Amino acid sequence: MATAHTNLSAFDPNEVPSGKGLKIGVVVAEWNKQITENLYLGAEEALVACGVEKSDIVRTDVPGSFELVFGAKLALEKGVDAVIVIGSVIQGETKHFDFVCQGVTQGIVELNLSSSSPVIFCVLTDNTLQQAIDRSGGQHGNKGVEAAVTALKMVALARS
Ligand code: DLZ
Repeated sequence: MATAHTNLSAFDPNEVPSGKGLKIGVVVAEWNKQITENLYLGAEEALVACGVEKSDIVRTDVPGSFELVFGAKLALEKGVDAVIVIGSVIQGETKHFDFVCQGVTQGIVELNLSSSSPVIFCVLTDNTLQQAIDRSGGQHGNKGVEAAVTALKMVALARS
């Protein structure tokens, strides 16, 4: 893709809609934990930099990326302003990768169509562990940061 050699994670908090007073749900998959934890830390840091109180970041852990949809549904039912789902699916020897990616993607699409609060997709779908490392605080930035910025932009859009 066009982003292959680009770090898209740099942002200026002054140019992002304020997160002051917002409650943000973050659902984190435990599979490939070293990756998803770094994505979470990136998202948390960016949300706080944009004015979200740490105590208003409501984290839920789920076993794998396939469970992110159900976790997001529960977070929406609790009445958050936006949800970020964080996962890392890495290609293995079987077709499991395809089914997990398809299931979580379609599930998040459906939640977005039925909810008035946005659900932001922060699921890495990589061929190798190195690609995931590069995108979770490595040479291509941290997609958790980008998801946090996206969440605040989508909340502002929903309120405009
Ligand atoms: C089973 C499985 C496999 C093989 N790989 C991953 C992965 O790379 N990333 C991930 O988040 N989850 C994986 N899972 C677990 C599934 O997402 C799910 O938790 C199980 O199929 C149980 O529903």
